[in-house]
Amino acid sequence: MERRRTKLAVAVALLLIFGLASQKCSCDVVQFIFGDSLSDVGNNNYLTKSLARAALPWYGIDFGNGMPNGRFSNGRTVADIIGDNMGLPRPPAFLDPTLDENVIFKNGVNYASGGGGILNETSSLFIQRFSLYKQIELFQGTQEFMRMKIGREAFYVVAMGSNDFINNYLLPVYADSWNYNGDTFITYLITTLEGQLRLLYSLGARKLTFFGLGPMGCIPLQRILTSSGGCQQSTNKLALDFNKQSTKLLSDLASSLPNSTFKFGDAYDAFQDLINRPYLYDFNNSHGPCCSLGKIRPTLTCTPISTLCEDRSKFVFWDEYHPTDKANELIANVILKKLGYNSTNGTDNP
Ligand SMILES: *[C@@H]1O[C@H](CO)[C@@H](O)[C@H](O)[C@H]1NC(C)=O
Ligand SMILES: *[C@@H]1O[C@H](CO)[C@@H](O)[C@H](O)[C@H]1NC(C)=O
Ligand SMILES: *[C@@H]1O[C@H](CO)[C@@H](O)[C@H](O)[C@H]1NC(C)=O
Ligand SMILES: *[C@@H]1O[C@H](CO)[C@@H](O)[C@H](O)[C@H]1NC(C)=O
Ligand SMILES: CC(=O)N[C@H]1CO[C@H](CO)[C@@H](O)[C@@H]1O
Repeated sequence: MERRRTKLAVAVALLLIFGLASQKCSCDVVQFIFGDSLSDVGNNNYLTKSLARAALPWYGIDFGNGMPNGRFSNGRTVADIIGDNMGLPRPPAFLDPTLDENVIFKNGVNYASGGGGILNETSSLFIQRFSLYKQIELFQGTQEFMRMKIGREAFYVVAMGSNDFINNYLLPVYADSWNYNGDTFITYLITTLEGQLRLLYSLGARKLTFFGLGPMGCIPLQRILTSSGGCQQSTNKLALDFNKQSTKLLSDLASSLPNSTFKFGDAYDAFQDLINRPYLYDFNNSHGPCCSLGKIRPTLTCTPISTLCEDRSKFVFWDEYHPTDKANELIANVILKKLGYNSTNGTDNP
């Protein structure tokens, strides 16, 4: 009896190992990405009325042929780098006209949109953008379109929240800024996000990572509002409070939703250290944008008449809001390491 049980245990163990090994083929694992300008790979370039677009030089200068591709950076996004390291294909923008059933089947879809927020009302000044609800609605459409095919293993990435502060709560033209205080606003965001993550689960999402916020009070756009040029500490505190509550939300969901691996990807401290001690990481400037109009600041975007810093690999920030390729790489590596996703290249990890 004892021996049979041992044999059975061995068989189960072998089955498990074999089961995992057979998933090693990264070719059929795809990603569905939901996010804002930090993850947009071109959607807003098709939203022709949007004021948040990376459609002009010098966006994309260090990516592919150097022409603008919709990414709000000189190079790769954090999600690009994380996916590459896991051996996953880069999902194309939802609005890319070449997107068809085969492309979706092989690569997944990226719904991220510059200006997008957890809240529908966020970034209304940009006129056009996909909010997180809208992105989930589009994903639902994709699923109906694909019908038989989705249901395979997929990674879901949700990277949202900074616009809900920078382009909503912190701007007095938005009603949310006078209807809420910091605490009640964060509660409103977390409650909304919970509904959205549960909705994604109900649509089949099991392996999901939510990226937390960075020290958004230190982006050049926020610094220029302080008399000293230092970080806006009150804004950073909002990010930390939001991260704390979303960490709890993700862990609560992971333990209550069957078969789910919901994780929180945090790089706040690492990013703050990069900003505080750039020289340690071989950076030279962590306060100003690499692409700017010189003394005329802030500008909404990097433009063809802006001038570029001498060495883009020495700057933390590319424009007033967004990090450079090099900074994104550092952030992505921290997240990969924390989540245990480093050097796995498409193997069995969650
Ligand atoms: C948010 O927008 C979606 C459509 O994108 C809509 O279905 C939903 O009802 C809206 N929610 C609120 C609270 O306005
Ligand atoms: C969880 O996984 C098991 C085994 O694969 C499956 O039978 C069950 O239906 C799953 N439950 C949910 C809610 O996905
Ligand atoms: C760092 O930047 C300063 C000006 O901001 C410049 O004078 C110096 O040469 C730069 N050093 C390196 C190593 O790039
Ligand atoms: C990757 O993870 C492994 C095991 O957790 C660790 O030993 C290794 O140092 C990590 N590599 C990098 C480049 O972070
Ligand atoms: C750590 C590691 O081996 N990463 C590699 C995973 O695969 C991508 C390309 O498929 C490489 O660029 C990474 O270096």
